[in-house]
Amino acid sequence: MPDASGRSLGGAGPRSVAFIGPQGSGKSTLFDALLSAAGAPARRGGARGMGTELRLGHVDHMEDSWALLDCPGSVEFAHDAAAALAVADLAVVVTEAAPGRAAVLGPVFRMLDEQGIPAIVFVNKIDQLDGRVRDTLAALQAQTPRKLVLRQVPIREGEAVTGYVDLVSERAYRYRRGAASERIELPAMMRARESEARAELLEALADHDDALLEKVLEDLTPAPEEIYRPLHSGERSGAVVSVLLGAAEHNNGIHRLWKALRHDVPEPEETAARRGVETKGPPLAQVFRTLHAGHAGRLSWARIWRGAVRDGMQLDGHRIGGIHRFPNGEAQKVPEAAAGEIVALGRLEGVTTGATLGAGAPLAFPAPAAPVHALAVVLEDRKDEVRLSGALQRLAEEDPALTVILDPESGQTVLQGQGELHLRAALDRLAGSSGVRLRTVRPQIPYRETIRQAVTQHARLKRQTGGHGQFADVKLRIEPRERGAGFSFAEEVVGGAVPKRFIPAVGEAAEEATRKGPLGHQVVDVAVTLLDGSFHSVDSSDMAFATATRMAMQEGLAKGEPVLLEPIHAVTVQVPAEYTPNAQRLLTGRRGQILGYAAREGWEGWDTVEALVPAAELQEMIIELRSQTQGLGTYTHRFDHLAEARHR
Ligand SMILES: Nc1nc2c(ncn2[C@@H]2O[C@H](COP(=O)(O)OP(=O)(O)OP(=O)(O)O)[C@@H](O)[C@H]2O)c(=O)[nH]1
Ligand SMILES: [Mg+2]
Repeated sequence: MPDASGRSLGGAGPRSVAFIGPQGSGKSTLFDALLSAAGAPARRGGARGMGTELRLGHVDHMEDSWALLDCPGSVEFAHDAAAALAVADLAVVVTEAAPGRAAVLGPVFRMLDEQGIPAIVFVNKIDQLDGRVRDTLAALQAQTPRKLVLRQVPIREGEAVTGYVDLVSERAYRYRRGAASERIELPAMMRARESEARAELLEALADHDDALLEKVLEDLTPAPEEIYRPLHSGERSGAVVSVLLGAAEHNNGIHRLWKALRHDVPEPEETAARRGVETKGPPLAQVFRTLHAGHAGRLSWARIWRGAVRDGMQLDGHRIGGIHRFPNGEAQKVPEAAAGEIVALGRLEGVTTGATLGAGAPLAFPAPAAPVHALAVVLEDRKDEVRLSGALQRLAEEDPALTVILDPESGQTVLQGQGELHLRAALDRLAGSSGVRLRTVRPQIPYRETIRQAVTQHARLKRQTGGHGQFADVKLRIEPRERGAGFSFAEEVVGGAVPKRFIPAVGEAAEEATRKGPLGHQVVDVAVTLLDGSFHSVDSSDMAFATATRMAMQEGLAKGEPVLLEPIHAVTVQVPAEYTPNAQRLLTGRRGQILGYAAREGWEGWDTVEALVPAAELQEMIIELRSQTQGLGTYTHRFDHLAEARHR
């Protein structure tokens, strides 16, 4: 019986698969190939650029309903991939066949482990493989504690991979461009390789299944079900990862992958249980992406973990204003969505990305990494100010990895995020949706200044305006204090030379005068002492003493050998150990002082390098760090202290 969304209600619920993996490995190509193999209308073809946002595609394939999530591969959009994983039943890790790039899979596998997601590896671009698949497998295996099991071996004619042998069914297939593979006789020369690879597969699985272990030990041939059972349970528990081969670009391996998905992807209820969702109860949904889509307004992509939702109903106090599916890249309105579905819910104002809607404790959602790059935005037209602040607020709502701050000191609006591309993509979206024209500049560094030399400064205010005059006379000592000690004020006036009632005004004015010193920055770490002065019984006032104090401060600070102080940050860089020397060189080149390095806790083969680096040198450092570490290096930082700037 078909339900309201036209899906037939068979055994399986609507399932969800996320495609993750390094940039350019072919995720989007594979996503499109899978959709079109399942009969979805062809997508806009042609050149595919670097992915900068999640794509969602719905398709029905052999009685089952699927939501596929194509994640961008760039590390700058890792938070989008993590968000997709939070709602996926299984991840397909798409990787290139060349073993040299395996290191970039480390953080990808880690993301799976952090959220406990079952996975399949799809070794793509098999048409470009010039080494051996087992070398690729070994390189990948070094990146994950999960046992990788090869389910296919390639058949070669000369250098080219022309087909594969399925190691469970022991059937051989020849690839055909743009069409399903054809079954062929197992080539005689493949026999030895095939039985070796199959033995490895069985041995790996026998570790998890006593019945299979017995068969293997007794040299009996297990039935396919006896192989699939431990394979599927191992995949679901995260102990085992199947490795499939193909070439998305040529539609090779697509049907085999679909078949694996049909059999291997857990049911939504199973995933819900893994996520800690109670099976019984009112509807429960989790938002994993928010975007503002023109006339459709705000859309919250959500997975329905429990119950069914209808358009117009209240969910956790929010009225659902439209439910959309994406059967061919275009939004299609549907009246309701069943448990397990991923849909875009309309107009859930105030609901943030990651939010759980419905009764019960909020479900876990991955937190984005700390920002590593910042840009300040400048309006081309000041009239756009109000529009800009609204647009920035929407942007920050859409993307939890992005922070917008108004720096009270510089007055700059600063965008912080995961890298240049991430921020540019966000600003492009902003320009597109709001029409506000912007340019970007480097955020200002909060420099400070102080003095090196103690000075004693005298100032006298004497003014006659009409009948009533102004008079105040002060003598101040201004001295440098220890770094970090701040501002202090004291008085050593004897014999009432400055009456007590005027002294607070002197203190306040002295402090106020430190807001902008002779170098144009806030003056810190100075001690001001009122030593002496004189007053007039009629013409002296708080205001007169404040003015005289400001005069003394201005002159005195300029004479005290003013010096610029720059913020120094404590920086922790994380890199694969082979790149540790590069990271150290990079930090030193940026006036950094290396404090030491050590093995990164819990990250086999990675190091942590600690250093003190001037804030000015951190600007754009992530670009260089990534370019020197295959994109793998990351860092965190926090303000540590101010230091005299020698190099400016
Ligand atoms: N030779 C070969 N090239 C492929 C194959 N699959 C994809 N490509 C090419 O690899 C490039 C990247 O493909 P995409 O599908 O955009 O890669 P992606 O993983 O989505 O990239 P991001 O979204 O930026 O992470 C494109 O030029 C594709 O044409 C394949 O099987 N063989
Ligand atoms: Mg892509």
